[in-house]
Amino acid sequence: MDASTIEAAESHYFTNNPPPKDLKVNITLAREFIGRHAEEGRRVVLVTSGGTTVPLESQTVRYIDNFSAGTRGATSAEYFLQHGYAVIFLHRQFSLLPYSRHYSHNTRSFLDFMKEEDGRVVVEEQHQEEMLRVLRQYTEMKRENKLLILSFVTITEYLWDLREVAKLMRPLGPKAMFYLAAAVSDFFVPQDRMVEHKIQSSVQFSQSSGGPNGSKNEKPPAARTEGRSLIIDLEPVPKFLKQLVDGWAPEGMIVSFKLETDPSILVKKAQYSLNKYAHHLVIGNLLLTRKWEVVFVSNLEGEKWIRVPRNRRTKSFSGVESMVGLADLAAGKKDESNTQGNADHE
Ligand code: PAZ
Repeated sequence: MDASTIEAAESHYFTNNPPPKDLKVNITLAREFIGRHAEEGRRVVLVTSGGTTVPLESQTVRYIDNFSAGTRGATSAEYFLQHGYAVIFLHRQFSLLPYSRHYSHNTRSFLDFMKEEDGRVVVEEQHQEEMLRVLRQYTEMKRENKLLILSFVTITEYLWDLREVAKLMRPLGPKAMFYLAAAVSDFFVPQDRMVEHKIQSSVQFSQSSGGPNGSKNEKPPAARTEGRSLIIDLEPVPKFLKQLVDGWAPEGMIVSFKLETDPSILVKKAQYSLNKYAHHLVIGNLLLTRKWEVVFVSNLEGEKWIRVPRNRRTKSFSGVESMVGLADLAAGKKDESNTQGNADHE
């Protein structure tokens, strides 16, 4: 696709799929955050995390979702903060958050970490050390105001937020990083093919057989009942990585993720993505092993696997240590010793 076709696809998408209600607020928050950290000469990373939904109805009762819990994104955000970055954490609402992830979405309730002592709530002895460590990091991050949390639910909300925040980060030049760990839908229901109301299972109550607005000339709704079956006819989400690399943030370091289930195609697809979009790094991972191994595919270092012992997977491997080194290299820093992946730190 040439540049003008890609621009036309962008314009078509954003004209036809309206922005989320909180976009203006998000832009205001992000502008202030980026401006402040730019003044202080800090690097800023946008971490995307969690899965996007694909609503089937405008008044959404049903939607398509994916598996992502946001573990990679939330964990990585903590590591970026430890390495001095300011982090914009664009995450799926209610998915894991940095720091609190240690005590949420768990098989245990956070109350299981507490006990009553002399009429006061205190942390159980065996959790003191770990919780103190997390609390200290959290307190320092808050004191320095280095974490901005934004959220999305749908694919369209995600893309609007990504585009607007990326444009705001453009003046940061090579001090901007994009770490795209969110699991983003490849297919969606465009607004003009979405029915307003809940899809009915009974033909008796189904909406007209024409388009979402009732006209016979329109395409039928992308999700509809036909007879007793639910038909879902999704359209591809335009690939905006090219736009991010070439247009929205041309000087930023861009790291994308590639998830596969078939080990035999993972590296090939990561390489394909790197060649196609010409960004800095693709981190490949497999659904079943993603918590303890990833493969870095970059022009600087070729293919490099990073692994942590499986029994430490509850902390979730992020790979940020290695990547920060690579970011230094990409930004032209001399100290190449940083590029050695130190899996022990993860
Ligand atoms: O959120 P999580 O920790 O459960 O999973 C992380 C991940 C597998 C979503 C991420 O590492 C990733 O590969 N994201 C990109 C997925 C893709 O669209 O290919």
